Amino acid sequence: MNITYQILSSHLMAGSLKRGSEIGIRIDHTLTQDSTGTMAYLQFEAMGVPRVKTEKSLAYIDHNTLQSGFENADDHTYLATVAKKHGVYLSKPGNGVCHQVELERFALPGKTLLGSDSHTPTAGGLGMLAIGAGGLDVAVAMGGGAYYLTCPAVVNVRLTGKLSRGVAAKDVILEILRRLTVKGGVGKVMEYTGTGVATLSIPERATITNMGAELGATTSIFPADEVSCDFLRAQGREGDYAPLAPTPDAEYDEVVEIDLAALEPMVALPHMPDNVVTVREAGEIKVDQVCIGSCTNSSYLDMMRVARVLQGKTVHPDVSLVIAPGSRQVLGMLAANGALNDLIQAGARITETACGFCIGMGQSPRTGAVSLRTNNRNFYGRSGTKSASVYLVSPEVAAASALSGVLSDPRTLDVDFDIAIPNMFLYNDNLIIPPAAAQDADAVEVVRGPNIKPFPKAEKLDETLCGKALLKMEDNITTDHIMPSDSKLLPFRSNVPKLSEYCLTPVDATFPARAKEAGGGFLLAGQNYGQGSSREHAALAPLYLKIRGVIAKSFARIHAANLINNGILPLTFVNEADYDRFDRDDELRLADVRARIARGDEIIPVENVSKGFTVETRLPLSSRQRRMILAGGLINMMKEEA
Ligand code: MIC
Ligand code: SF4
Repeated sequence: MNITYQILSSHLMAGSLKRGSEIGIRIDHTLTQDSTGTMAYLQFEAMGVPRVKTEKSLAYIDHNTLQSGFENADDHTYLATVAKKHGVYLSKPGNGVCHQVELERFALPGKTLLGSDSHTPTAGGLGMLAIGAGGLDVAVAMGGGAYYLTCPAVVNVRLTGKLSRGVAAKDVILEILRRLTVKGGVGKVMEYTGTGVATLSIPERATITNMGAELGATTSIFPADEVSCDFLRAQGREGDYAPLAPTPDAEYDEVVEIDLAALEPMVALPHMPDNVVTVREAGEIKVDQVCIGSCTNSSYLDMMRVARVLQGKTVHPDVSLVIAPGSRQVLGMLAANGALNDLIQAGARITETACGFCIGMGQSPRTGAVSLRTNNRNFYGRSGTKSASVYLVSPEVAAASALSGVLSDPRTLDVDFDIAIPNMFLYNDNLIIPPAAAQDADAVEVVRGPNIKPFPKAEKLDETLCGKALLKMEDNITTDHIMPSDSKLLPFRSNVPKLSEYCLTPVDATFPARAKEAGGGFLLAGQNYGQGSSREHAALAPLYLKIRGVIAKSFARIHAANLINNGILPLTFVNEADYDRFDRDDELRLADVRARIARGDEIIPVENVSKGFTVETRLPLSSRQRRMILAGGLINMMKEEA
């Protein structure tokens, strides 16, 4: 068996391990972060389970840390108190980015993790089967319920050779994105094996599994070996080690071969992470801003390599260099060994250990800027500056370019990039706040600020659905299009009515007003609709605007699940060419849709009333999903079935 199926089979609660069928697995750990967490805990509270039933659940505060009004701070207090009451550990703001801290302090080889953030697979660098999901799915897992997913195909990424000097783990995943594209991993787990694995440190493996999210993959995973054991020992967690490897006769559905030695520095051009070329091919692009950090590239190793490049030098006069170390552990170690001063003296603007620039929480670049960043997504508008062009690179490329002022190849620098993993990391868990003991939980008061509004609930599915196609969209629409996030909007993550005023506005600024006026309707989309974030708000805001269904060529995994969880139909065209026969404002009708779904029909006819024809769409639901859609979403179904 491959590693993926070893872990799936030891955690199987429902279904059988048949590719493409629905399975339910037991979840050992959960994580939430603040921008999706408020909604997840509101939903957890609505479920009425007093204490979490997982082995460990963590609530991180790392996204909405810019407190320019009361909203974010209020949400932090809600999260701290709700976590305390229900048995969840809290990672306070300032402790670091959830995925970095999880990797350092909590990830366990061979166990499962469900997180309300799409980059949860970062923990796959340590051999954990770590999956990103919507907040509601995480709430159910916290309550001890199974997590349901499509039993994945497994792609074996065989690594051989060793990275050459100045070439980074980031270049490995950028190369895979170049080959497979942002939808190449849908329905698949990327499992890494081969002689090249042993040459990669845990932070490097985690960079690769982190950005596997951009392939649309269910998750990515590495074996657990000597390197994992050494890392855990250096984190004071030797006892957490468990070896994990595929059996010699392990089977895979596909194979991708990567010779690490053949790679060179890469860059993803605006505005998609798979728009990848070599730094050489891209040429000397003038840069205005360089941002180093995020859950992809903010480890001790990354920061030390950057410090080596910057030591004794000064940032180019036209460049603003921003550095956000990934965790307090990383920042503390840089402070202790003097590397922090190298960064400061070179002119870096050191920001809090948080998501920060990666999610547009500050450091939005100037109009028309070229911004070079080490994070994982360069979706349109995500930096907070619509006219900016964001390029994704390794920390080595970023640091070299910060000095020269143009996109630069770090291999030309006379720098030793060899950084050893320390024998002992300076860990300190004093910002991890344990929950109240079960017997004291009743006394804990959950504090809710005025920004916390009830979340919208779907209604039972009607017999027949009618409405206009309110928007026709192209391929690869991201969750940043559907529910944009920046420092101005993120404070409203617990206020869906307010957020809905911005729903899909990057595609069409008139959409929210038109949807309201029409009393709801449908959306038309191309391939891979809803790629990117796990944010359930990309389903909740359309739900609030009474969107009843999305008809697309294909969907991203987490978003499709979020739509179903909230009672919105994700329909795919049986014949993709039919997409061309629809226009915005066409009147649509799904006759007898309730009866069809109830009897298990997979084909749902969609009538274009305006143009006088009917096409077939597909809605492949498991029996559980069918009950959910009929009931009007997961919470309604749970109530009905209780
Ligand atoms: C992201 O990187 O897009 C986020 C912000 O971390 C999201 C979660 C969110 O939208 O709050 C994600 O990746 O799931
Ligand atoms: Fe935070 Fe960016 Fe990572 Fe999302 S991708 S968790 S915003 S650092």
